[in-house]
Amino acid sequence: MKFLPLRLALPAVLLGAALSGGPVIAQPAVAATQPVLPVAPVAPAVQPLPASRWTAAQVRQAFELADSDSNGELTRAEAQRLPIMPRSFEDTDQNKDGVITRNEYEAAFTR
Ligand SMILES: [Ca+2]
Ligand SMILES: [Ca+2]
Repeated sequence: MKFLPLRLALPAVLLGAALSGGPVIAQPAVAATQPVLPVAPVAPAVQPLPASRWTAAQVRQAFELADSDSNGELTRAEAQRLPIMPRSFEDTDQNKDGVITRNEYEAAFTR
């Protein structure tokens, strides 16, 4: 009965061959699409000053430039355009209504 181990091993060999030697499936050629990042509009040419050195006029101008629809409030998306954000959006949005008013933005510089 010395053949038995060999015979028992044979199916395993065939199985292994079937698993590893199957038809080669070509990888579908995925078009190399670049992830399109949201490109911020041209940043306002404001000097990168520390928040403590911003004048009230500069703060107001930064706010107006970021407020793309000029409704006096910055949505989260608009706030991304601010050249400087002394505090987080949540922290700046004092009344938690989801938008930042100019008063809230200005206050972020002085608090
Ligand atoms: Ca706005
Ligand atoms: Ca608010």
